[in-house]
Amino acid sequence: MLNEKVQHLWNKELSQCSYEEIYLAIQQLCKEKMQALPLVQGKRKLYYISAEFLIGRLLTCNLINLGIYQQVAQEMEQAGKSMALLEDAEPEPSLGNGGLGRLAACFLDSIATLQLRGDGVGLCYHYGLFQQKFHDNKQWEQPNPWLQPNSWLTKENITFTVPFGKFTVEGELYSIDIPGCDTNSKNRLRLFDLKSVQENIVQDGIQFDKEDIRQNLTLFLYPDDSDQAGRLLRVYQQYFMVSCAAQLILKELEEAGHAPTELAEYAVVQINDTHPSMIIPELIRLLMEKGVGFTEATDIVSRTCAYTNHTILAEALEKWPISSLEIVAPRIVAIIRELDRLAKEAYPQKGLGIIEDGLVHMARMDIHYGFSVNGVAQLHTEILEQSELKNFFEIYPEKFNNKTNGITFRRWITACNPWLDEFVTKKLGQGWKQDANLLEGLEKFEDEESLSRLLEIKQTCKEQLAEYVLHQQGIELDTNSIFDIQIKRLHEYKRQQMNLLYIIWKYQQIKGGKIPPRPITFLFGAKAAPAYILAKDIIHALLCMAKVIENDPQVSPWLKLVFVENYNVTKAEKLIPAADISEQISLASKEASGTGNMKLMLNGAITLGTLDGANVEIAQRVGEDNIYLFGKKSPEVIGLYESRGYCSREYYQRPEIEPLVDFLLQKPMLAQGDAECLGRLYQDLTHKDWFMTLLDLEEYIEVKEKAFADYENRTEWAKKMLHNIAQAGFFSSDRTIAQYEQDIWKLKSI
Ligand code: 26Q
Repeated sequence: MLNEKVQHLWNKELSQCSYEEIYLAIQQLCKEKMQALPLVQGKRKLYYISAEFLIGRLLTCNLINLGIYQQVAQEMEQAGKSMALLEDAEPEPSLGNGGLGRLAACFLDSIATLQLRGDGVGLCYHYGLFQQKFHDNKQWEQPNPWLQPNSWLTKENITFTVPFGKFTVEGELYSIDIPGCDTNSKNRLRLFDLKSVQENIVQDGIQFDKEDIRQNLTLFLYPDDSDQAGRLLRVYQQYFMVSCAAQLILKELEEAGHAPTELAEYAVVQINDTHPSMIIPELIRLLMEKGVGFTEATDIVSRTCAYTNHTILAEALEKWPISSLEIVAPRIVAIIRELDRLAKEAYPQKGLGIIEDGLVHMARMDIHYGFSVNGVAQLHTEILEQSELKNFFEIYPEKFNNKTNGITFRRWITACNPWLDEFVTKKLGQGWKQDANLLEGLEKFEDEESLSRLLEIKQTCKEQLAEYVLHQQGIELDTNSIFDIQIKRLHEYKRQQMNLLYIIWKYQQIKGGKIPPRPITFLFGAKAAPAYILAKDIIHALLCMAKVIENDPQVSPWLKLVFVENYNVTKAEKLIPAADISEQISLASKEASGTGNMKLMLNGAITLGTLDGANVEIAQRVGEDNIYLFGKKSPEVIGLYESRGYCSREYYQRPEIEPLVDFLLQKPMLAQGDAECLGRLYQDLTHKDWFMTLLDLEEYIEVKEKAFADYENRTEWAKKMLHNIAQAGFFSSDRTIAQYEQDIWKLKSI
């Protein structure tokens, strides 16, 4: 198959081709196969609208889903070519930033595999999220030109006009085919691009004229919103996205022969966080243009739209000044005002209106005018119901529901950890690939041979990662050391700084002569938002600490801190299989769910975490012997915020904590770093510490020490790994999507 393809394309033998040539040949092969697949059919269609789709490289997963991976791998082997080098020829699409975007990508895979009729809809950012470079122990941002002439995108012949206040622009539609796994059918990811976009207006890193909307609109994901022009650009992006999406939905409805008034019977719109919320007034506006009255249009749209909340942080719930909307999208302002008036008429209590103090509260619009509101883990949904959105839960209890997140096992075990996939399949047969709950069948394989094979697989993955890190960053990893991994966006609430304080503690212990039984490698991967100063300070402190350790011959044989540059899906696929310990240490109540925690568990890492997000459900499943829990629980934390009872200074003054925080400003650190950045972090920890790092620090150190000690009993540790893998089935996104279908979308049952 592949041999013929390259012969035809490049007129030479596979063995003579470069990896770029082979990659292009396989991409074409897949694209042809996918083009030939029929679309999933069904009466009702889902539109999953999202500002992010963090899809990762597509080659391996497409080959798997199309059922031709083995055949291609065999041909490659016969030609003496490596699959790993082939994969590296693909640039990673840069269409997302973190959990919410990666979740959307896992969902697309599961929706197609469960043969539900549903497309993703979003934007085609030319440079997407910035590329991260380290220099002077700091993060620098570069554009990420991932879009190449040959890509997975197919240009459609569909254009929509988007009317802004003072001018209009054209949106052009591109599609990426999403094949189901062994289904012989596909859905699509629909991405809109700005016709008049100009890549060449970007200079000097990621700087560009933020006011030149006609040329900049689809250049970057989340342009820096620390100033007014940046914020306005975000509103432009969002309205552009939803207007194109709404026009597409109504066009498809009409082409299927249905009336605009039948929208809710034939379409369902899932709003992924508040970024696409303006689709509600936009759909109402377009229905009214087609002659539907306001009241009926509002009723139809309310039966079509459902909202997913991904955050408890108040600052992340979007609120836009109505004055900004008047500039960007004046045609929906009157509609929003009327929706607000009706909401206030029905529910005059304070805090329920859509417009308050001149700000449009997007989440409130979603709740009043959508039929479903869901959180993304049990605890998260409970907190929404009981505190954050309590007033709304009281008036609309029937709208609230939980959908605990999940991950696609096709990418997060089959593609990224073939050794573990093979191990599981040998024990259980192929069935677990259809029904992930069957993984529980692994529980009984506690025999010596199975356990030692599990340890061997972990070792293989660690060696593979070591090779990669050496090649990428020139850093050597000791594969005999414990790999302790924290990979996620950089945010204070995720508390990478607490991990840093542990490392400082360990460093001081070793300096004091307390040598650990085995070396430890701490791996981090994280990008900080370009305008998030404290997050960048934390990166800086970690990079400085890495150097401090490296330069200290007394400590460096025992500790290593590696910050993987430009963390992305590709790097996650290498890091996750190699992890021994999964750091999930957010301040309880702040992490909506987390999904990295699930990927790491599935790959046999043991969680060290707080009872936050989906960690709670992980703990319920694996039991206390197979997870390391610490820290204050969410009711206590919520209580501390309410009573303003947390004072970081009191914790700082404890003799166990003071030397750790003080170390930030001592000679070894200052010799590596920037006193201003380190000083700012020190000041924050000692005077503010909004996410209560010091509150949980001592217990964190204690429990982490216990985990490292337990690691030395290799058989017992392997059992913990086995139980984690066996209990991971619940976190398959196939389960999550089946629940969305059953409770919200009802694509098949209507
Ligand atoms: C908002 C306003 C202005 C600028 C940016 C934003 C913004 C951008 C991105 C707000 C939020 C996001 C992304 C949020 C996100 O990724 N949330 C994560 O979603 C995951 C999937 O549900 C959860 O597992 C994580 O717990 C949650 O943090």
